[in-house]
Amino acid sequence: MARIVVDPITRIEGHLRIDCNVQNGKVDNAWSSGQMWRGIEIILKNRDPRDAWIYTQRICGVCTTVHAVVSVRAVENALNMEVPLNAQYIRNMIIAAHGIHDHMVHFYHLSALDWVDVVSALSADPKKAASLAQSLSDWPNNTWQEFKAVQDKLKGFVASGQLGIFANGYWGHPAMKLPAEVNLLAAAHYLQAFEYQRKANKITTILGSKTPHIQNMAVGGVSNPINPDSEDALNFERLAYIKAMIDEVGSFIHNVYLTDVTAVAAFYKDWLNYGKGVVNYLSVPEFPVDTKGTQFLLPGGYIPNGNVGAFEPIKSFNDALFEDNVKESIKHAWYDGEWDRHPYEEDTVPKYTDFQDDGKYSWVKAPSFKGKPAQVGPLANVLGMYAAGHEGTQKYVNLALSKVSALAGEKVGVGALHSTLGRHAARCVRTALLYDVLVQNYNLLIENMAKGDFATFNKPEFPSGEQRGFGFHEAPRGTLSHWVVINNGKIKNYQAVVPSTWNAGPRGSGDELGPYEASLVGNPIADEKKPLEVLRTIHSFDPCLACAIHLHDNENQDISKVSVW
Ligand code: NFE
Ligand code: MG
Repeated sequence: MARIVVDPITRIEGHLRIDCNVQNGKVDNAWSSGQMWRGIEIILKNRDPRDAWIYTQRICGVCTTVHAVVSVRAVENALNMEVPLNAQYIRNMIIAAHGIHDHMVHFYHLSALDWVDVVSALSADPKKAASLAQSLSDWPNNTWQEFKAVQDKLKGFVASGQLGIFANGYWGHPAMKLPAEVNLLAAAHYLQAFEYQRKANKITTILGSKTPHIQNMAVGGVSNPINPDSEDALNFERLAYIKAMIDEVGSFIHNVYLTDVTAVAAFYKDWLNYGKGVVNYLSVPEFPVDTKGTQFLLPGGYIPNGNVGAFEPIKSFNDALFEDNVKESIKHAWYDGEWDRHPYEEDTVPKYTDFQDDGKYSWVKAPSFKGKPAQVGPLANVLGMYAAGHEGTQKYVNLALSKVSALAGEKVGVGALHSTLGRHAARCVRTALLYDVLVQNYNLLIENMAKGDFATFNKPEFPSGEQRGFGFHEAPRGTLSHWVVINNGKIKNYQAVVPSTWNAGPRGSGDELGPYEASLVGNPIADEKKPLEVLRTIHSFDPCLACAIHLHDNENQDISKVSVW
């Protein structure tokens, strides 16, 4: 038996340590440990609830918008407020554009190098790579000249001894299986993706005034002034500029991202069998298109035990199914006590011990839904929408599966989604849906402005006494919720239950493995000194530990350590 410790996991946000016991070339037990603690929930006590979104947004600079959006939703819910339509549409466009940027960065820049061997791309034939690429998609940049230019760039890095962003990878690892030409194609798209994620992010910047960390949120709406007659406000000219970027980003999603994910899935079809883990899936509806949060463009809900037929929808911003069934356990987390509590009743009192395999070993709390751990994220979201019969989801899932099946030469069904590569495929399907939602909300905003409605804000009023509220949001890494208790206009308690908390959580009150942990069990490990397979599965969740533990570093942490004993 070998114990593999990867600490920290890189190409994620924050400090995550993963421990695995390996027996006969396979993982047979695992621990996920958040190695940082932040305390944003404590900082919020006694503050004005209208300011909470500014603080909570500093939880993370990756999912930068999400803690702003969900925070105002929680306070609006506590006050029973409605939000003007324009504000919903502007928020929706920001959420969709940010999600598209985030998913593209995840696939290309944070996880593709687990599958793509950049060094192998040096020996590819650019003409063969181009003819393969052109057989898969009609993306205009799939030319041999482009591939040759990328290869020359890579050769330049190697010749100068400066591999830069490609310096540390498991190049030549036995689990790397792509032909040299596919590696070259993917390396080219890796570089192109920088440009397109930037365009998506620019949409967020224009509407949110800044990113990371948008500035236009408000309890009751958004602070964007709409005025077709002013150059200093949101007007049709600015919106036309945004539309041009929406179109360019859409072309990259459909012609490049979707094609590349399906090609990787076909070449690595084994990885449609690994990485399943926890199959209780939780997602929430997103993109409200009414003032109250009762109608949504994309559905969400709970799937117990992988049974899509038992899907339970979550229908509104007041849904009791969601409000009543979320809890967090600290039995295995570095907080004082052993409780399992509803967020309104939680406290956050840090109490560090050492790493105890059977005791406390993480700063991440362990959330549960209906008493069980649940997986969240694009896979949970896509399976939920599929279960709800959402047409667009079925269209893109079927399209992706048919492309994988054609390339793999065998039928690949929906069941394959419960896997490491299934998470990438689902993220890509979700990106295509986010693009459609972005276009829809752009059109809704234009139509509403054309009717002469320029309202973006309803003023919040805080009654005396106590109010409780929750807000949820389907963030890039999955279901995010904020829970607030307000007393006489000040925050009495504030809890964030975050996507990476759900997935990176340690064992809960029933000692069941959390989603990262469970997904690693059964993964093959070809070389214990180079645990690439662990990275593949963990990266497929797109971890964000800044979010999951919402402080900063303990003293003297190693910058990089991979050890085996
Ligand atoms: Ni920091 Fe986040 C997202 C949130 S956490 S990236 O998406 O909320 O998982
Ligand atoms: Mg929390």
